[in-house]
Amino acid sequence: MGMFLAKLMSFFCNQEHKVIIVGLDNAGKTTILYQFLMNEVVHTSPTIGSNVEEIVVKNTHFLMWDIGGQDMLRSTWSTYYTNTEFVILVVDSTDRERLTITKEELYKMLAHEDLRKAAVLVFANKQDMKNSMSAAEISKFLTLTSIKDHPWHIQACCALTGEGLGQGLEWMTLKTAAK
Ligand code: G3D
Ligand code: MG
Repeated sequence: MGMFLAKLMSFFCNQEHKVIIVGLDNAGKTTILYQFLMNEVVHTSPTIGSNVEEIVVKNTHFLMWDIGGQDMLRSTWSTYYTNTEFVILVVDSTDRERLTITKEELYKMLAHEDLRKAAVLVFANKQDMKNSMSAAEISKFLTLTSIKDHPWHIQACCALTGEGLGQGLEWMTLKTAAK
């Protein structure tokens, strides 16, 4: 689906909950989106610009924007924020060095006016790798408990097998019901 069409659709169908999938490059964003779509692992290529897909979970429609995470693209994230209800932040749990950058990006997003009402789901991805940090470690590093002005949730997952992704989506559907 083209970007223009997707925008048009989200404009006219207020049933759709807009979701943006963010995170540094190589975190696993595209793999997660395709897992949502077809429950199978597909070959992914670095996202250039954005992909948009509709995901339906228990009659709840999510319009998910997979936004590129490379250095140069990060400054464009804010152009996607309008009407966003959920931010899915994907973390490569093995990438200790860049967790500081992820933290900076997270708090920049939370401070953004257009994301005032957004709920945040953090996926601690790549749990299959033996050197990965646990969700608890990542939560502590990102000081998630200090976030009082946005609903948030952290979920350990493995995008390759799909493990944990369902629980993340479940939390999101519960949040839309609570709204
Ligand atoms: P991005 O869209 O955030 O940039 P991708 O990330 O979805 O393109 O994934 C980047 C690489 O990480 C891919 O490997 C992908 O297969 C791998 N990956 C994603 N999720 C997991 C996971 O849970 N576990 C492991 N072990 N690998 C994962 P390639 O080799 O294709 O670059
Ligand atoms: Mg990608």
